[in-house]
Amino acid sequence: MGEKVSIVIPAYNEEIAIGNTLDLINSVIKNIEEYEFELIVVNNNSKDNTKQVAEKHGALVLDELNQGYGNAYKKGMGFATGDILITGDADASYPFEDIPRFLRLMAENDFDFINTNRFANLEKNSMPVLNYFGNKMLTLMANGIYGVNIKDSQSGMWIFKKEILENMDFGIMGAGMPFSQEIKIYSNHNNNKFVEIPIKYRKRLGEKKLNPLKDGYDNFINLLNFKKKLK
Ligand SMILES: Nc1nc2c(ncn2[C@@H]2O[C@H](COP(=O)(O)OP(=O)(O)OP(=O)(O)O)[C@@H](O)[C@H]2O)c(=O)[nH]1
Ligand SMILES: [Mg+2]
Repeated sequence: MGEKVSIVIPAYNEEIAIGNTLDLINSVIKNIEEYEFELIVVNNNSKDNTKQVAEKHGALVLDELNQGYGNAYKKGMGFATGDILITGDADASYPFEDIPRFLRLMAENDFDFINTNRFANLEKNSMPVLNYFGNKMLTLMANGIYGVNIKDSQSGMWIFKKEILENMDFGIMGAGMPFSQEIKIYSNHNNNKFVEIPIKYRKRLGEKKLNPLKDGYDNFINLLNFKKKLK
């Protein structure tokens, strides 16, 4: 058995989708012998049966009581014991079937951080028009403000070495959705070996949680403020 991989998934009221998401992951990792896996779901005050469904599907479920996508990730990443972390939503939208490809890329190239680009292959209706333009705008602004070259700053699927977290200060990172752009900006800022690869993005199962206007605005303000906090 070689390196250990932690798969970390934030979940808020995802009882409809979490079982499907974990089924896909389990069906893929059971055929990978070279790595040891740890499957972590961070339950964020779900009012439905997200926790029970996740446990039934073999995940270790952590509870994060502070609401928010960023808070959920901080908890999960702090707990994860893998050498490599893989993330994604609990809504069956991200292609966890690509885990073997991700691990091969990490092993062959010694990347520190792989971001995934959903725009490369969007399934029909997977990203509403407003979200599409918001995601494009936020990505362009991140590139302009931080001098980076990212294609999808809002993608929620990342593959990275756990050790890069040592040089990130969770204290300056957001409690909510902006965590997604921050971790990519931070990784570039720290001169990590950063790449982006195309993925297929599916229409989510279950109810939408994202509020494109509010979350878009929060992300925009965060882009302006995060720069002052970065050392
Ligand atoms: N919105 C939201 N999501 C959370 C929270 N905590 C954890 N999550 C999870 O974070 C992931 C991302 O949220 P999503 O609602 O899928 O956001 P999105 O992918 O940008 O948008 P859609 O999938 O199109 O609705 C999901 O797995 C959520 O269940 C929270 O407090 N708010
Ligand atoms: Mg989602």
